[in-house]
Order: sequence, then C-alpha cells, then structure tokens
Amino acid sequence: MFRVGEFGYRFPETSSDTFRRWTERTSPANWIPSIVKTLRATLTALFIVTAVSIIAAPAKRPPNIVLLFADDAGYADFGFQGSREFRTPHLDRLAAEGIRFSQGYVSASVCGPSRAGLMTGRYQQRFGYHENNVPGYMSEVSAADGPEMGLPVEEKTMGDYLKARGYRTAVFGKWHLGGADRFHPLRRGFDEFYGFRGGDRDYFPFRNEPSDAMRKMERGFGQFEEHEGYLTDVLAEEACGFIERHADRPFFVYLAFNAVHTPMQATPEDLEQFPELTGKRRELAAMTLALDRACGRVLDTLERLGLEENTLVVFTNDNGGPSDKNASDNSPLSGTKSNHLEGGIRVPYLVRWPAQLPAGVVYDKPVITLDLLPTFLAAAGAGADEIEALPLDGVNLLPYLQGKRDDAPHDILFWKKGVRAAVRSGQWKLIRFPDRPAMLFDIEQDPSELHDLAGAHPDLVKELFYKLYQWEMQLERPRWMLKTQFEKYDIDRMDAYWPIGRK
Ligand SMILES: [Ca+2]
Repeated sequence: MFRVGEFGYRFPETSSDTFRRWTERTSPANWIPSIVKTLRATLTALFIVTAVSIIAAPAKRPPNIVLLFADDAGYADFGFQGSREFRTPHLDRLAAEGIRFSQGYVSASVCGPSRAGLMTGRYQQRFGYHENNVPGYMSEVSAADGPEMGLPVEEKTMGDYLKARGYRTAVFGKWHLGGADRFHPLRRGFDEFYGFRGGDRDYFPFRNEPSDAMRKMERGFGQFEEHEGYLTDVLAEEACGFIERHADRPFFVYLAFNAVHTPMQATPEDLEQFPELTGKRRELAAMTLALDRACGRVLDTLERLGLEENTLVVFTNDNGGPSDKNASDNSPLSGTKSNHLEGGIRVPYLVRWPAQLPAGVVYDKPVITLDLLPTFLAAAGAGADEIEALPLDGVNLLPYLQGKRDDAPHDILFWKKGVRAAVRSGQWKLIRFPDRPAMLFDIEQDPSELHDLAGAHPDLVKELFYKLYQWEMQLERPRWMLKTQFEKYDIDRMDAYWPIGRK
C-alpha cells in the first residue's frame, strides 16, 4: 500500500485509490480478463524464476580453508619427507591424498617475517618487516620495539580478505605479528582467537604469571585464560570446536601451532613412544607426534562432518629447523633457521582439496607461502582480474596444480635480511653474504648447496645480483632491527650446518 513519491520517498496510498481499485476488480467486465492476466503473469514469472535459477544456479559453496602451520620443524622430520625416525601417520595420509611441494619456500627464515609474508601474500620487506620481532633482542636504535613491533595496520591479512568474502575466520595458537592491541587478530580480520600474541611459550599451562604477557593464552580479546593439558592437543580441540560450530558456512581456520618451537616439552606418554631416541631428538620426536595427532584430529573432524571433500587443507611450516636449538634435521638440505641456505627457507608443504585437486602428486616447481593468499582467494571465488589488481607477490597456484598451466608459477623469488640475501631463478640460486663473496648454486642438481658455481658463470652472477638490487629498491627500510651480535650468531649457525661453510 505504498507508492514511490517524486523524490524517491514512499507515501501511503490514499483511501480513494484503494476504493477505485476495489470497484474495478469487483465488476464482472473486469475480473474475467483479470484472471487471464493474472494467469499469464504467473506463468511468465514462473518462467523467469526457472530461467534465472538455471542460468544463475547458486554458486557451489566455496571451500572451507584450513591452514595447519607448524613452527621450526626440520625439513626431514616427517614421514612424508622421508623420516624413518619420526612418526607422522596423519600428515603422511594428507600427503598421499593431496599434493606435496618438493620445492616449497617461505619468504623468511625466521618466524615473524615469514608469518607477515604468509598473512599478506606480499614480501614483508615491502612494508618494513625485515627482521624477527623478538622483544629483548632488538637494537636500541630500532624505530619500534616490544609490543610495538607488528604487522602494519594498513596491510590486509588473509583474514581480512576471506572475511570480506563471507568466511568465518579464526586463529588458534601463535600470532607473533605484534603484541599491541591494534595488531590483535580480532582487529586483523579474524572473528575468533584462542592463542598467544608472542613468538613462543610453554606447552603446559603457566601456574604463575609469565614474565612476558605475550606468552599468556588469550581467548578473544583481553580475556587471558590458561589452557588445561598439553597445548598442541588443546589448539586442535579448539579448532575442531570452531569447525563444528561453523560447519554450515564457509570457514577459514589458521591453526598456528607453536610446535615444535622450543621449549622442548613433551608429554611422558609421547616420549615413551621413542625409546630408541635420546635427548632433544627424542623430545622433538614426541612433540612432532603430538603435532601429527593434532592435525589428525582436525582432519578427522572434517571427515566426520562430511566436509572433507570441499575443504582446502594446507600443512606447512614457518622456517627451517633450528637444529642447534631443537635437534631438528633439515637433511639433505644445508643450513638452518635464520639463514638463506635451502635448510632455512625450504619447508615441508602439502595441499589437499579433493573436490578440485589431484591426489598423491608431487609438484616440483618452486612455490612459496606467499602463494597461499591468492590461491585461497581464487578457491573462494575471486576472479583472476580481482586477484591481479591486488598488490600481491604470490600467485594463484590452482591452474598449475590442476594441470591447466605447465610453466613455472614464479620467474624469480627473493629473500633478504640486512646484507644477507638470496635470489632464485630457474635452477639457479645466488646467495649474498656479509663476510664472503656471493655464491651461485644449481639447486636442481645440487639442493645441498655444496658446489659453488659463481666462478664458472660470472655473467649469471652479475645478472642475478642486479635483479636482487632492483627488487631491493622497491622495499621499505626495516621498522626494527636485531642487535648486531645476532648477525654473527646467524652466520656461525649457518656454517655449523654447512659442509662447505667456514668452520
Ligand atoms: Ca619459527
């Protein structure tokens, strides 16, 4: 009973209009043709509705996305990576049912920057996130320190992008992208959070106030609540609870385990599973068993709820194993966490999406965790143009994984921390050091980086060196920097795990 006024407002119809229509309808001369008219209109409407529903059938529900993220794991320390010591049956199954990347990289060899790249799909140095944000270790001239070191609020995260597409989003576990409130996950595109803001913490609940508030478990925003039990199991339980609560609509779970970062803490039951191992290696095996069990719990929940087929699951790890700290094994790669040898930046990396991707496949071309954001967006229904328009360094991997493209996803990849840097193009990798001339390796032939070919290919060295410089000219300066002493620490650590390093 409303009509549109001349300025777009709606006015109530007058009673005389209503009366006129009523008398018209009740006159026999009017109601017979009006039945025909109504019938015709109904049929036309029916036809339109049917046609529209055929043409624009409601889009298939976008996939759920589950990102299982490990911390500081060794390249070799999973069954699917060839380990005979460690037992990871659930992740091995994920590998068998999905795609394993044999050259999967992260964008940094340490926790914070690697996560900043992962979350934004951009080289984190573009926004000044060059160095690990570890309060207490920073240079006094850093522009930011403590909880003020974090992912700049102007940057959009995976959570922001997926939430805008209608996803329910959650983070469980380690954030490490800033301790100040403005960096909090609930302000960075995530609907739910149970975890800790910092870079590490105990696996068992704190009975006393920890020295660093960023180690406290927090539910939602500002509600600090220690867990009960072993954290790796608890994080999986939390993720499963979220999945069950939101099974009816697309969800994105970022399950960021602190496993297997130090401190070395395992349950007695898990330790008992490895009587043949000793010391830290035994502790790491037990912590990895728990990590695998936790991932298995999430995978089982997806299966039980009938969500397995249309859920894109990724498992990867934030940086190479720090073998000196947690006894992780990066073989056959040289190097460790915090350097640019393959052992620092190449990680175990799996993706499974039964509805859209092949199973039991190894994908051999270099990919990087920066690719996950555009890949998730494409899976969620974003068009190529839409993704192309975003300021991303990652690439949508779906066409490559579905066999629609057989070229390499990346012409070139870069890594940088201070003077130290690396560039990968085709089979070649150039590494720039602060204390020795740059070296060139053929990564396809020599993944262990034992044969420096810089002398044999001087033109290639020049070309890659210059490309690296051109990339560096696009970057922001570091917002914070570690004390200089850690530069020496990182170089010494690299050489200790590199047969041709300076000992
Ligand atoms: Ca890490």
